[in-house]
Amino acid sequence: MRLNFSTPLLRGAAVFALAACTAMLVHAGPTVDAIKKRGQLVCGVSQGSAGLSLADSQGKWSGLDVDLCRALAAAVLGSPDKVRYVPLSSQQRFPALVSGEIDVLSRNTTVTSGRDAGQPYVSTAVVFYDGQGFLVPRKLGVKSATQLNGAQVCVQPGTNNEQNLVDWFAAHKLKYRPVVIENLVELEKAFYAGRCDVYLSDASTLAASRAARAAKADDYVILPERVNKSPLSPWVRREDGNWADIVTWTVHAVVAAEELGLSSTNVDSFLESKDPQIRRLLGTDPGIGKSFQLEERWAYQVIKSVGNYGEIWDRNVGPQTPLKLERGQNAQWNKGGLLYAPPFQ
Ligand SMILES: N[C@@H](CCC(=O)N[C@@H](CS)C(=O)NCC(=O)O)C(=O)O
Repeated sequence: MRLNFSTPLLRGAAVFALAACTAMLVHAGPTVDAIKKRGQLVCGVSQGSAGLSLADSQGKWSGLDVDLCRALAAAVLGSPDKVRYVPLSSQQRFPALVSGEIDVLSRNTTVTSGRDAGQPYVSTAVVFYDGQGFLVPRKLGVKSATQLNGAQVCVQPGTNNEQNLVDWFAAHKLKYRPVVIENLVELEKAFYAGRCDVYLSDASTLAASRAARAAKADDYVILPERVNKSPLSPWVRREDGNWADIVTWTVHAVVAAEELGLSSTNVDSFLESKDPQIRRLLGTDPGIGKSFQLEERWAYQVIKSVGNYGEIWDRNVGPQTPLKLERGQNAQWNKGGLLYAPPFQ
């Protein structure tokens, strides 16, 4: 059927539809509006996992997840310091997001189908390709998780580790006794005091824990088996698509910056670059910022304040930190890893 726009009714409808579409395009969305109004991003983080999100004795937060909060504050407010951190346990994290207590959940949270489908929240872009593993005292002499029959396993409730624990031991026809403790500090105390033989979590959390909390890190080993893939992503409320896009593309921006050779120290020298992708990323050629209802220089602010993905990695979890993690799967796609930012176009 061909519509005839010459009739006043249809012309009116077309104008109305255009106005409605335009309104949708220019509306920043409730989360960005709220952040701008309060002049601060409220970021949900963990209660304390070195390298990911941890507060020092002065209450200053640092870590890879924290840097993502800082990057978002730089994107929306032009300053990485305008963040209030809300420490959350595994069980508190999603209710805090749904209730509006936080703007974004940036807290070592694994993407799974069950957490996306039909939920009032969604994952955005993967910031860390992790995998769940087992930490054991070296003195047990265990070389493989298949030797763990009858072990007492420390695990936090409300994590997907808990489900994976059930599945993995059932699949390997092994018995175990779970020791379920909600507070991470208490759980780790229990493990290092010998109340469990095994601690099951994301390998990054295990490396952080061993480095920060064991009397002697070398007395503990992470076994070679990985129970499950654990891609970690920031999460937002499903209802706010523009905010979901901003979080997704902020992650892509730091990944793309590394691929394109931009860093916190050299980004200024790229502002007049001739490369169209760099010009669009940095807002030299306008467009992307406006579509997100941000300043055109949003990604420049992000890169200038927190750096590219490699800088974030090195600062928080890389070989020079207590976690000593190699890039592995978190290397760029053209260096044998899985990081792959879509084009800024
Ligand atoms: N990535 C897993 C595990 C995340 C998780 O909550 N891990 C625990 C350690 S087992 C943690 O980091 N807890 C920090 C806290 O409770 O503050 C998930 O999303 O369920």
